[in-house]
Amino acid sequence: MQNKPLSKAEVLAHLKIAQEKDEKYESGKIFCSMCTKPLSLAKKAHKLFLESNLGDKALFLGSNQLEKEVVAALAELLHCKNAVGFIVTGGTEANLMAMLVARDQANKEAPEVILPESAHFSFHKICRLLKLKPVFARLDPTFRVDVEHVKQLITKNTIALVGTAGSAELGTVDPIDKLSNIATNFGLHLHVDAAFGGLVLPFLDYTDNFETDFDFKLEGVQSITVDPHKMGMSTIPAGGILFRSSSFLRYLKTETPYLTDQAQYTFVGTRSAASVAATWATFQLLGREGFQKTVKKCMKLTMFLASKLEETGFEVLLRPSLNIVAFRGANSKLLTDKLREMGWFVSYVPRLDCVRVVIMPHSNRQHVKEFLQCIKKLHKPNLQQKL
Ligand code: 0PR
Repeated sequence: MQNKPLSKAEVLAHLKIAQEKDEKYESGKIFCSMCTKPLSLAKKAHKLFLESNLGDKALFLGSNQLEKEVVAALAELLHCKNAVGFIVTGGTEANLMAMLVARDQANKEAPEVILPESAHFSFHKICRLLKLKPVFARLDPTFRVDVEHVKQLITKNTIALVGTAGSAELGTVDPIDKLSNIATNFGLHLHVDAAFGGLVLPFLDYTDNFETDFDFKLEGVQSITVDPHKMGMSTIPAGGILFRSSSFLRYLKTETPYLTDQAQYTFVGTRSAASVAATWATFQLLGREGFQKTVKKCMKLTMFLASKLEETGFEVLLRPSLNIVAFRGANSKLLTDKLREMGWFVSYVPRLDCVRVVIMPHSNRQHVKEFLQCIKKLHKPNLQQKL
């Protein structure tokens, strides 16, 4: 910290310089992110609650009420009105809470969790932290977890199964219905990581590529991660964790004797209510109809991009289930780098040697067309050789 105070104008000038270095969603060049530009009302709501702390609920009754209402809205959407939960910092914390509950409920000496090979990397962190042994189940040719392999991997130490509804790499939805049957038969906790898909799948047109139920409709599903700061279009940080029943809460409870509130259930103590208010505002402003409209737009663009890439000669790995396109060129890594040089942000997925494009609400048809023009140039036969 410098000795002398700066003027307000100087501070703001410095901040502006930093902010100018940040990429902007509205440029239309960001195709690598699962976050998006929040609605302006969400930003307003966020600012209104900057000082509110969900870590001391007794002081912030209004914020507490908003969190309850957001959780109730998610619970209804995911078909379990009595589900309980919290708005947390993101999918990582949500998945962590689910794994903690599953581990402590099962109470086994050498706990193992069965994950699809495609599980998000947050589970790697979580397994390290909770001392869980990750056991990976292979994928079938459609990149969904192979349920027969899952069954084979169950041992006396297994504490949970995880399925993904909207994988980060491909947007695939595991056969959650089959996992639910296995979990029920073996008495295991099934956690669904719908961090991304949880606010897409409920709004998909049934004529779209809808594969399976993924939520509490399935009796084996005990917990779901669903993140408002991804396709919920809210501000960061807004992850969501829901549990089928309040009986799970005892595994999360920490007593807070000197606070006005007697217990906390989240890892994070002091918690901002700002993104909760932003989520509440977004849900109210859009309603189901608004979400359906946004999801429809994203899916239409996704399909458009996938078909044009195929026409251009790229290999599209699978028909998109959600708003993610994964494709291969002759050298996908180099293609990703070249695109970056030209100002486009896409992801290279080493595990599958492919390029990943996420079509979020900040992308429009014009952006996709410009992206296609650029990528077509890179795919011309002479350049293709270099790639
Ligand atoms: N589960 C799934 C299925 C996810 O896709 C993600 C994040 C998580 C859990 C973890 O969520 P948090 O990052 O909220 O803790 N998926 C994105 C990804 O890996 C995260 C992201 C978002 C990365 C925006 C970059 C970015 O610009 O791609």
